[in-house]
Amino acid sequence: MKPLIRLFFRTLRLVLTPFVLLGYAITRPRGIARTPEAQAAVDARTRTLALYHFPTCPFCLKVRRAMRRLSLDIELRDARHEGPHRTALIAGGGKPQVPCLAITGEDGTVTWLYESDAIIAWLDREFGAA
Ligand SMILES: N[C@@H](CCC(=O)N[C@@H](CS)C(=O)NCC(=O)O)C(=O)O
Repeated sequence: MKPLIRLFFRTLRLVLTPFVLLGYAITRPRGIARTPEAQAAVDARTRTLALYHFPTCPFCLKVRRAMRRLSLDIELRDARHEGPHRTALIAGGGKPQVPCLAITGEDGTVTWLYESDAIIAWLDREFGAA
């Protein structure tokens, strides 16, 4: 991409960011309520998860909204810039696309789940109301 076009999109993103985040804050769903014991059990399971994301990516917002709806405390890893999170995402998942849910199994192997709809379906299956 030409530098001028890149600068244009970067500026546009900077201008839009507060509005996107404000929209998310205003419209975010209320989380489901669990007993303290049930929430503690869910929290223990979500400790094995991490969401690679960009703060204002609409697909990431969709996943973060689902996390909120399901009252899931999942570690967020910002993969926008060069750094350890972006490096880990590319090395593990194979591409810098977000959102990507890293799921660490009991044996330590990590499954890299891409695509917002697939991530939300997985979260609903694992943590949705029975
Ligand atoms: N179909 C994907 C689209 C994800 C997507 O386009 N993400 C963008 C950010 S909004 C991205 O990761 N772009 C960087 C890249 O693909 O290298 C989904 O629903 O998750």
